[in-house]
Amino acid sequence: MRGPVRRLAGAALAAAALLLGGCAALPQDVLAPHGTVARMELGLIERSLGIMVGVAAAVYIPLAYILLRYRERPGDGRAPGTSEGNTLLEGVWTVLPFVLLVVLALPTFRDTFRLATLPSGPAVDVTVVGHQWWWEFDYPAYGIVTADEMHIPAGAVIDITLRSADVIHAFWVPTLAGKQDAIPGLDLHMWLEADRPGVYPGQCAEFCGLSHALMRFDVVAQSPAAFQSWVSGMQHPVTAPQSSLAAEGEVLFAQLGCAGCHTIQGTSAQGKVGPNLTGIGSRRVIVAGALANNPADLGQWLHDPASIIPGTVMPSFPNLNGSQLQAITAYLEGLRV
Ligand code: HEC
Ligand SMILES: [Cu+2]
Repeated sequence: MRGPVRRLAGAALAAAALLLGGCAALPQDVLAPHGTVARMELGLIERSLGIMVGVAAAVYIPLAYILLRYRERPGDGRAPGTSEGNTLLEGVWTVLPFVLLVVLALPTFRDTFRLATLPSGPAVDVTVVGHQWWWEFDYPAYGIVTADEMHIPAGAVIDITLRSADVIHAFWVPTLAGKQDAIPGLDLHMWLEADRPGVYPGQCAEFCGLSHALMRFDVVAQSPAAFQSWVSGMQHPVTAPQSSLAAEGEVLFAQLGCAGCHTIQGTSAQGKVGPNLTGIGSRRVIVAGALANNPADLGQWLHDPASIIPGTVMPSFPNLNGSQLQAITAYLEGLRV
């Protein structure tokens, strides 16, 4: 193949790979909504996209036809005549855009007000607090606090109050609802609803410092019964060490000052700087979703947190030896709901 042809073929292949890549099942797909709010927002996207495609077709198809039909042919000696001013045409392209904008504006206003108003009926209150670089989830009505995983009952309205502990973050679960900023010193509100039980990944959507890209979380939607049992588990968590190794870990947790930053409900650990570790052994993920919840990953985190989350507030404990790490890990993994 010659140079330009090869380049063209290469570009076509790359474009095809990109397009086909888009066919994979994407967990954060705005076009595949799993709740009322996300569906309403997709409706607006589809409406404006539909109008834009219609306008583009109405302009480009006649344009292409005219370019072909009236192009210069061999032997056309004459210059074309000029024409100026056509009241009918000008009227049409002044009025039509206005009508289209109204068609777009009315449902946008309607949905903006709907989204700003909490639906009537019972709702579950969750206060979501953005921290550099993890999310805290408080359930004031239940007196429980957790991180990384926001548990909600499927099919229920979740009334979210958004706060920030430091800089501006944005709370975004693409399959459930659009973004909303979390701003220091200000309470902002949003609501969402998940149709079915499932795990819906989310992330911070406002640049908030070094590890912004790692500030992820999951919304874990459960059947109402499973959610209730999670709530009562969190209210009465397992805190007693389940082995002598774990008992050593409990002592180390106090000695090393972990309790100064972390709370474990039902123990003397009441620190508020880092995530609440109550029931952490029962979580799917830890460290804002950057690690799976298993002893190896947890050990790696305790050994050198900054290697996982650059810039993290959590200090490293370089002097811990292997068996001490194992003891703390055993203690934390035993904290269950
Ligand atoms: C100076 C405060 C501070 C101290 C002391 C501290 N941590 Fe942390 N810890 C944090 C912060 C902040 C995070 C959140 C890190 C992030 O995601 O960016 C964290 C995260 C964690 C996590 C992951 C929590 C989650 O929700 O996934 C674990 C587990 C943990 N710390 C255990 C410990 C242990 C064990 C000790 C003592 C050896 C300790 N921490 C000492 C501040 C601290
Ligand atoms: Cu952030």
